[in-house]
Parts: sequence; C-alpha cells; structure tokens
Amino acid sequence: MAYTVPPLPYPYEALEPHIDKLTMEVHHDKHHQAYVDKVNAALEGTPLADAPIEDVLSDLSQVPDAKRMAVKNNGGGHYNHTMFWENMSPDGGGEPDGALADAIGSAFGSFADFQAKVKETGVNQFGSGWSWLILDGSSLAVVGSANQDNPISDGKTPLLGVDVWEHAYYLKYQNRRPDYIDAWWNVVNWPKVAERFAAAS
Ligand code: MN3
Repeated sequence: MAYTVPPLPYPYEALEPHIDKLTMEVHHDKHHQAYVDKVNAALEGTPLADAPIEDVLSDLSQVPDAKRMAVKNNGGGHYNHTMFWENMSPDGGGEPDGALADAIGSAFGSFADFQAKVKETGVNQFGSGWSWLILDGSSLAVVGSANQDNPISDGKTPLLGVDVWEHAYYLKYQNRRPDYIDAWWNVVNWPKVAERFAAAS
C-alpha cells in the first residue's frame, strides 16, 4: 500500500502565534505531499513498496541502487514530517517530566543546556536539515542531519526533531532561524516525546 500524508492532528492555525497557519498549510499539504508522491513513485513495483517506512530507512542498503537516493530523501521526508506533526501540539511547551526529564538532566546537565544544544545544532546546520534528540543505545544525544536524513538510518532512535529547512519558518521568521527555534519550544509535545522514549528504552 502506498504511503499517505497523515492528517494534521490539529487545525492549521492551532500553533499560532509560534508557527503560522500559511506555513503549516504549505508545509503539510505541499511539501509533505511531495515527499510522499516521490517516495511512492520510487518504490512502486519493488518488494519494498509495502514495507513500513521506518523499516525501509533503517536499512537503505536493501533499496535498489538507482532508487536509493530518491528513497532516502523522500522517504526520509515522509518519515520526518509524520513525526514532526505529532511532536507539536497547541497544548505544547513547558518541560518534560518523569523518566524523560531525568534522562535529559543526566545527559545534558540541565533542561536549559539541552535546549541550548538543540538550538546550536539547528542554527549551525548549514543549509537544510534537522536538529534531533536521539536515543543512542541507552543514552540521549543531540545530533544534526542534512536534508531529510534521519538518525534511524544510522541505527539510532529519533525522539524529537526540529525541522530547520527554510520552508518550516521563512514566511514568518525570514532568515531568523534562531528565533524560530526559540519559538518552537512553545509547541513541543512532551507527552508524545516521552511516549517515544518509553517505547524505545
Ligand atoms: Mn519540512
């Protein structure tokens, strides 16, 4: 079965004023749809056409050579954005609690240090990419990735990703990527991130 863009779990304008309605419409309906259309076209007729996208990205060596780059980019775009919509919420923001809060404290020193690391990684990502909180074995880490590369292709588990492609913020923040990342913390869905952490731990 071909991949489809999942519906946004909230209205387009729900993340305002931090993320504006038009950005969400274009990002979800146009950008994500284009990734889905292109990965479906790339995998059509191959044995991987029916595989969950995380299984495909976890081992890109199984993708035929001629299709690998298209699948990495567009399959990554589909997987990353599916996670991105879920990891935001109109009721988001604040700080995590419980085991996730403890793990962030142990790994980064403090929640503020963790946020600074995500921001630094996102701001310093040259061109398009993502800033990720990942589970690497049993420890948390923050890493960047270029394009639509996902840490799952390196055997890591992504828990949270901040999209730092210009399409994620340019209409409202123009060149001010640092301001967008600061604002993004107001919509982060910590219960969802904690759910991923618990499932992966
Ligand atoms: Mn994007």
